[in-house]
Amino acid sequence: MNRKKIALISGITGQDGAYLADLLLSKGYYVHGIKRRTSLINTERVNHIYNDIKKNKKFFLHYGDVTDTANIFQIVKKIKPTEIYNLAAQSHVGTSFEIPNYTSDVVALGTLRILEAIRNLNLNKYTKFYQAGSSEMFGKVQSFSQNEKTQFYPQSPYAVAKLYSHWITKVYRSSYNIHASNGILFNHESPNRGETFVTRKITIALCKIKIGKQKKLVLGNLDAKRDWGHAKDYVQAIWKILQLKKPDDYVIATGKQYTVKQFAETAANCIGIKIKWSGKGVKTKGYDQNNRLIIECSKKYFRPLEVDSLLGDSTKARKDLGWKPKHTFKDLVNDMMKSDLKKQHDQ
Ligand code: NAP
Ligand code: F7E
Repeated sequence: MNRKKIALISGITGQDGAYLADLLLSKGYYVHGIKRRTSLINTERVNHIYNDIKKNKKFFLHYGDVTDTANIFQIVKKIKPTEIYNLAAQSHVGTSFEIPNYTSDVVALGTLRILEAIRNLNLNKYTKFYQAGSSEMFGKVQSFSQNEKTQFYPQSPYAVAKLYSHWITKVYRSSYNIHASNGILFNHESPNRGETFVTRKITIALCKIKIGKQKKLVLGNLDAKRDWGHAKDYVQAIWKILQLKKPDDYVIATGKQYTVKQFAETAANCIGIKIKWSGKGVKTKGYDQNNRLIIECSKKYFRPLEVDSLLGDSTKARKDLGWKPKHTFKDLVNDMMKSDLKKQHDQ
């Protein structure tokens, strides 16, 4: 007999949570999500599911917070999910320097609370667990490029907390025989990306500049290099990881790297702006073809410690999961720019 597929997603209101909910519903899952109580409505990314009469019959949101042990136990006990995707996080690296204690509670101990719920409710053999790990754990990279065997060297409170979660997931897998896996995902973006991450900050600002709503964009380190993929491709990998017979850890990445500067140039090109650069470091300035200053830098957006360069090697995932990204870097930037230009025109 086929077992009912019941997923629980922490962080369902975030970028990945919303795409993953779409994917799981399309595969026939019942999807439960944990949402935080907020003074403004925070379900914008999943509202399209509510509005779909067919989908919303299998879609349920529960108030909760991964810092609240009793609440997490109650939700897991009530739903008895066959799969848990732990995506909840204070996921902004820069902000983690300002609120390290809170970041650690959510990002590190939040994972432990869910694993403890699985163990104490005797769901070890029943519930599979996915942990949303990050390339930030490689930090000051110890080899070029980074795969599952690369030594970790975290550079922020966020990355240290993710490393705790990575290891506690492995420990619970080995100690209690839980089907618990770690994804080690490199940066992935989309039109639904949070507005303070650099890619979305750039696409929104350039669209506003194009239609005269903003004069210039202020950024931090333009020389940082990232391996940027599309979130739609990455949630496919997340799901595939939990469908494997054996739990394991996987790097998910495109294997291509660009600087923040290159991201800005590509985004600007999409709307007919050619950026000319002058200066270096915090003195870098970007001008459009009419010599108008449209980008400058401020120390405010530099971090106490930077991760200069990340480049993923996802050979293992490509082999075991049969996964590869469908979107190129240009597809990603185009998708974000098209969406933000429309949003700015509509507002
Ligand atoms: P995101 O957009 O920032 O979403 C984070 C989600 O976690 C939101 O739904 C947020 O709720 C929720 N959340 C925050 N604190 C919580 C708490 N205390 N209790 C319950 N929920 C809480 O992040 P994302 O880009 O979708 O990333 C998903 C996961 O993958 C995160 O764990 C992130 O650290 C990790 N990751 C992301 C990337 C990437 O490039 N996107 C790469 C590697 C790993 P609100 O909507 O209420 O804020
Ligand atoms: O920064 C530089 C910044 O904040 C990318 C999260 O999803 O991916 C994300 O973390 C780079 C950094 O992402 C600005 O210094 C320059 O070098 O977009 P970001 P992130 O720090 O790489 C990883 C994999 C995660 O796990 C995280 O959850 O861009 N940068 N100027 C800037 N960054 C921001 N945010 N704002 C700027 O103005």
